[in-house]
Amino acid sequence: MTLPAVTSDTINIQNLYYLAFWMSVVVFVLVESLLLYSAFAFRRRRADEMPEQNHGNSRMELMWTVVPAIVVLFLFFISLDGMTKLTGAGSYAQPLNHVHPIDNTDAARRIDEAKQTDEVVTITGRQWFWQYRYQKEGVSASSQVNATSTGELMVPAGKSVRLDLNSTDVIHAWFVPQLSGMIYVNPGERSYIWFTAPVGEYYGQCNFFCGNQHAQMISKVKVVSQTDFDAWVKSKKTAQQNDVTAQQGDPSRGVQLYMDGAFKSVSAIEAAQRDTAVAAQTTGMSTQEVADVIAYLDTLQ
Ligand SMILES: [Cu+2]
Repeated sequence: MTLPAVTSDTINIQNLYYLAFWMSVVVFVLVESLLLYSAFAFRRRRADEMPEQNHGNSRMELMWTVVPAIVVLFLFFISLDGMTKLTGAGSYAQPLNHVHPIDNTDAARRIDEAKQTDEVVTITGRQWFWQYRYQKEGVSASSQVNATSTGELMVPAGKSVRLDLNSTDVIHAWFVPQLSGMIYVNPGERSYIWFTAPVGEYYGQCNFFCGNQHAQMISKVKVVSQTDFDAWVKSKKTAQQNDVTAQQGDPSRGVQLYMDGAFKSVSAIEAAQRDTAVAAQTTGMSTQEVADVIAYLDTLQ
């Protein structure tokens, strides 16, 4: 069995999956029993026996063409219907373009929901971690687990949460199976999904091979009560304010940190050169320390 679905999207997906699964079970049992029955009932009994020769049977041929066609068409239409029921997976520029309004009531409901998201998190896929920026609160976090980060995407329970996804380097894919379907995260394009989830921890993984540390791109989503979420935002804000003053780098301190191997990978250095806050999350260093290392690296150029 699969992990329990917790959002309206994943419940729809799961229902569709079970329907298709049990239909397949029926077809499988039917076909295999007919096969076994025929192999047994019509087996050759004597060495010189010649079985009855059939040269076509229009009625049966019509039946085994029409019945599977009906089954496949049924699956096609319920899948299409299932897709239109998903609350959101589209491109940011054309957010509702993906909606095929077979059922106009559903389409209208989704458009309303898209406008009323309580929480918007911009997620940036990077080689090799996810960066989270909370638009309303102005705080950020990342999927990196280190001294300053537990690597979770915190969201409030029972609230409509929209994730705006983009990539700075290669194609990644966001997939937390209990919360939504998979969505590609392409450089130069913003994709999005949204959901409302109950309290819990949900795990996912970048679902598109994005380089040699692809396996590190784990997405852990922690859904907490609004009170806990507010407390988390407050602690993040305090931590970020403490770091605000630390921007002027000192190369003499930086060289020491660099020699100590604080930046363990080339990607951390690259990240540092792009974004001090990101590099701090990547390495678990303070932004002051990152600024020091960058100041040292600048003396090399
Ligand atoms: Cu990735």
